[in-house]
Amino acid sequence: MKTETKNTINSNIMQIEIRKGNITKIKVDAIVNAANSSLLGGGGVDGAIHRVGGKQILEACIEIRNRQGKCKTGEAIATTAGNLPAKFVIHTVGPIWNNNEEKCSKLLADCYKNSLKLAESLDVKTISFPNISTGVYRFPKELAGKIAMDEVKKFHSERLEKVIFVCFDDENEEIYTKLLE
Ligand code: AR6
Repeated sequence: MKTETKNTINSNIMQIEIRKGNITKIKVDAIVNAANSSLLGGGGVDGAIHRVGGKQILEACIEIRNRQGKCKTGEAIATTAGNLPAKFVIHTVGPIWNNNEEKCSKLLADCYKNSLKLAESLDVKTISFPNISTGVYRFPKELAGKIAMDEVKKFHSERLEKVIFVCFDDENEEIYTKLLE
């Protein structure tokens, strides 16, 4: 799938960009993965990242799991990016939507915040996010987009230069484009 730049704005020193396409094809320092708490891979964007990145990513996830247990919802861990065009994959676990809007929203905000903090500690300059939880975890897309954009805009960074929201479906692309306007 061709990946194209849709729109950009500058937030602090950070540029925010929206792209439509496959996150595994975009070159950045860190790619964020919408993982599950097992860290052992799955479908959707998680499946694509492990498939393209190769077994090094799974091996690194298993090592982290053996050391510190499962990854809790809202938390983030970093591994090698294997064969992906990146230095790191940051795996975060989004909430499964269950109509508890307040709790789910906080956990989704934590995913973005903790991923950005971890990226900052790894000296990452460019980072890409998928639309976490909006696939099989069924988080309402509009609300998820608003939370994602708010967290990125309020994150004060000394190092991050660019955040790319990679939208896979038309609906998310429309939502993010509107949010950026
Ligand atoms: N590039 C960018 N975005 C993608 C790609 C891709 N290659 N593939 C899918 N998306 P989902 P979740 C979008 O279901 O809802 C996994 O099995 C997709 O259109 O991947 O957080 C994990 O192991 C959607 O907008 O993640 C967990 O068990 C967004 O990525 C569970 O799914 C997220 O969809 C996590 O569910």
